[in-house]
Amino acid sequence: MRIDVLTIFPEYLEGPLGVSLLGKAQERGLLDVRTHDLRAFTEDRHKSVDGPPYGGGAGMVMRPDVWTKAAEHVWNDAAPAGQQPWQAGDEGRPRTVLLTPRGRPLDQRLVEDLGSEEQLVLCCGRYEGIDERVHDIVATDEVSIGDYVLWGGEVAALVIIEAVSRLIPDVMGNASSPVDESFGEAGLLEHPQYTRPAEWRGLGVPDVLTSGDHGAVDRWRHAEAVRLTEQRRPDLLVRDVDPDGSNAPS
Ligand code: JD8
Repeated sequence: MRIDVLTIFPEYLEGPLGVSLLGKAQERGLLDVRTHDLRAFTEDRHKSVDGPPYGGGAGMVMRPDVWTKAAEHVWNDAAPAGQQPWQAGDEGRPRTVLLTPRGRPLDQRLVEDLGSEEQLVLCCGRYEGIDERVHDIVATDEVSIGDYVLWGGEVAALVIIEAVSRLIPDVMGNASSPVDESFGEAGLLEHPQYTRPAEWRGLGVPDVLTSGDHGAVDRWRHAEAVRLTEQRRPDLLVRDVDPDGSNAPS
């Protein structure tokens, strides 16, 4: 999978992208994340990426020409030779996600959908946001990572990269597979976990976990997962509310 990130702060992303399993996945060729500095797609000598809002108001808005040129560059850089060059507005252009508070709230269902793409382009705005025409003809998707306000889309892009990279076969180093974790097939929160020492500050470990009875361990973990989910996130237990299943856990 190839992911191109468009941002005025590529260095903000480069540290995290090189660390841990995300860094290893790239070294192993399982994932190819490229950051691009939007200023490289400006034409004026001041490298302007923004302008004052038409109609007035506070702050600055990011320019549609710069965003369109950046997106067309990464679409066509990834396209197989001989393919007609992609242009903004073309049907079938690569999946291009604009991170914005007005976007579709990210959940594991959307992560799985985005993770099935050959190429993903992540557009990280700053300032007051991006000219509406970029939403219209560059983006194919608008995504939000939650109901709080950030300075820009970079952290949201990192969240998407972490979440989709976990679904790439062979990225997870150990035997643990994503399917039996929180929001996987079961659609439950994870059960509590314990490790050594067996007693810590007067607190022990549930006897069942040291009993050696694997069946009993599995039943305890499932019951604890249900209990925690009912207590903390009852919304996760609601299934098939919408006719299209959009509220059903995957
Ligand atoms: C991109 C600019 C800040 C947003 C005026 C100043 C996502 N879940 C999320 N929260 N916030 C963002 C987000 C915020 C952004 C930009 C993403 C670009 N801002 C703007 C509009 C109102 N402020 C986000 N994904």
